[in-house]
Amino acid sequence: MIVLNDSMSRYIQIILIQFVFVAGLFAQPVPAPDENIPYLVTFGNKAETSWGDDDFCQVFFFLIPKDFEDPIYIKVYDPDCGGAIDEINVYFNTTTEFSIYGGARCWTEEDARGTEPIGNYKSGNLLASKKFGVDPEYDEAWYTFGPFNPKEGEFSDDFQGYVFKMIAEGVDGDDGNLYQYYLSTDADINIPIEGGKAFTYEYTFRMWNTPENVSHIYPYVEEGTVSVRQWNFDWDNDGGIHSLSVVRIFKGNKVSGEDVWSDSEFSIKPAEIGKSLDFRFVKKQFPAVINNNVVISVQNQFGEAMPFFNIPIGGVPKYQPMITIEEIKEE
Ligand SMILES: [Ca+2]
Ligand SMILES: [Ca+2]
Ligand SMILES: [Ca+2]
Ligand SMILES: [Ca+2]
Repeated sequence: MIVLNDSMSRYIQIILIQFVFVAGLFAQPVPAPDENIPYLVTFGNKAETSWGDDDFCQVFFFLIPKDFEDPIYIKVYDPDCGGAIDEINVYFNTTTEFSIYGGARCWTEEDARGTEPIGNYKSGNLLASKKFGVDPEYDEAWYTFGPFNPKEGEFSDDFQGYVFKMIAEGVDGDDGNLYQYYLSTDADINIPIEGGKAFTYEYTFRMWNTPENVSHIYPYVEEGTVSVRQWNFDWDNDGGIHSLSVVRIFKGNKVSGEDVWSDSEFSIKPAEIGKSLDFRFVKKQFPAVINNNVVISVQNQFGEAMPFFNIPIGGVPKYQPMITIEEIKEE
């Protein structure tokens, strides 16, 4: 039996507290634990959009706090399209290109912050790029981009940090490439960066097959936001999309069927400004919708896409006990 003296047990306590703190606040997988989304998905550009990807392109941004000066790595889990995890269409013939951009305008360029891969969305300096097809070496395994100097990103005064852009594009084929990202300080082990974040303006992802799993995204409501409009594509009528804030649960967002967009709008209350909303994707119980890929974006009253952060700004919104539940009437 090991007997700990006071200072030893205090030391172990501190280590445990630090571990919990690091694991809780700096978790940087994409999708993040709070989102409960199994995988990102990007289809080859010869696929039908009815498989659930509207544009065969996914853009994510990674934010590094300005005081962080060590090299960073952006890692992709299962970048190949074949073997396990991925969605086959007759046979695997899909090529996905992952490209990382930094430097001036990689994020501030307007086209880079839209929801369509058009215009100058590949703005900035191309830092690294790699194409993956069927590749057993990277099936259920990580590929590591980097090291990058954080200062190779674009500096943002608003975020007080450097922004990198990752574009995943299905450049050939018709299958669904499922994958995840991780922003790490180490090439081999996944070690989060204190204060690091990821965000996107249009999220294309795979839902769980199991109805009891609820997925979330957390758009941030900036000062000046009057209303938000939620867009969803190829939802396959898979249950409901509920919006939760500190003051309400808003049920009845319009949901889409096969291969179409649906959208609906609601006004923002003062208490919701400067916080994140929680959009909950609640699957229908029966029959379970399997392999459901969906696209989600949220716009403000000016039609500007709002960013979703993988770690919601201000934390996951917790509603108050006196919450009101609102239903939208069908138009
Ligand atoms: Ca195929
Ligand atoms: Ca795979
Ligand atoms: Ca994959
Ligand atoms: Ca779908």
